[in-house]
Amino acid sequence: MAPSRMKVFTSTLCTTLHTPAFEFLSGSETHFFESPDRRDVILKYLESQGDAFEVTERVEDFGAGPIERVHKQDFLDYLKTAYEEWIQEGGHPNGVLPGTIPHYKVARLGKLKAANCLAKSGEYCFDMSAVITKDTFKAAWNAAQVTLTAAKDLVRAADEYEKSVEAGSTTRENPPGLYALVRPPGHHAQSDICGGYCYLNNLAIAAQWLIDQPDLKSNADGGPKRIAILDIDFHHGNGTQEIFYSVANPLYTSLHSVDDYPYFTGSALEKGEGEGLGFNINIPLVQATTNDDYVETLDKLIQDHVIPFKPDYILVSLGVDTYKDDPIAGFLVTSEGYPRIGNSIRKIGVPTLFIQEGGYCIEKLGLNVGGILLGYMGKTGSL
Ligand code: Q9C
Ligand code: ZN
Repeated sequence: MAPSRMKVFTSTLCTTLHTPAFEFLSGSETHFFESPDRRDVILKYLESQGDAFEVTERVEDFGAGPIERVHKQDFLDYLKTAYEEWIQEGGHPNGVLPGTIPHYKVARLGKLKAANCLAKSGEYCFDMSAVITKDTFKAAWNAAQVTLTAAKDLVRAADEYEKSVEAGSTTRENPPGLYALVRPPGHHAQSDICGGYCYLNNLAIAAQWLIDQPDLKSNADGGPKRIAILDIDFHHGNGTQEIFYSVANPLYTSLHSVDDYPYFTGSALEKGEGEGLGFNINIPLVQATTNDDYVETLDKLIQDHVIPFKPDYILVSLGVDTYKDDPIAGFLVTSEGYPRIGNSIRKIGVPTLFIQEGGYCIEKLGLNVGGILLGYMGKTGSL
């Protein structure tokens, strides 16, 4: 039998350390949509679902190594010291927010050496939604460590699953699932630039760590573990795409909205480069995409690209900003759609780690995230 409870990895630091006061939406100042309450309402919903979930706040310290495999040292140094330097230079205590971003039409003419924090804030951030507050770096670091802790447990769960399949006590239809309930999210963070509420790319750090483990061999070819990324957040994961653009493992796949944030990436023509050519799959969907269209496209993506890749593990960038009432997005997926999405992922039959990204309709956030996870377990939720 596959374990009937899904393990949830989280930490109260995901709620307490990163609480920006505001953001800008279409030119107007508004509350910060990526709010600390998001983690609490998701947790509350999961804990209300009988014994479907097993929550742990155990966080292992993997140190800087796995983070430095994905992010550049100068960027990490910047994130770590930015707030302090900003304050020293007379910046507002609300946090570091870029005023001047080196637009390429300007940068091609000028010098690109950032002399102070005000300049660096533009060099290392691509928009105005990733303010750096006093403890933002600690929060992002903690989220990465929680995700790594979950990734390590994925290895254990997958091994157990393999053994019980061999022993005939379960079938390949019940792969184990785990969930990293973290914030700040990660999929917009590139190797050396933050943005879109994201600072460190939690999923990319976990994926690289799994690939790097010398003792872990792929069931498919005996090489490093093969990882397929399924990015189902409403927005394109420009960060994850950039980090893995020129490698053949992991495979990056994304369903996201066309002509929406982050606007300048996510086209189907971005297919990867060098050894990575063919291992970056973008499927932009029209605004107002519905349950049926979403699930049909997801199933086709899985059949055409994910299964042929022969992954050992699936890592999901779990965003539910695809929800019909999300305040910053535009799809029409309903709460009935999420268990169907989870079920489609279950049918791949491969051990899966879900990692929290976006989703901003706070009233339905728990129900929608829970819907995907319960759907993956072949269960349905209750209110
Ligand atoms: N008109 C994630 O979901 N602002 N990031 C967009 C929309 C930033 C989204 C404005 C949205 C970032 C992880
Ligand atoms: Zn999003």
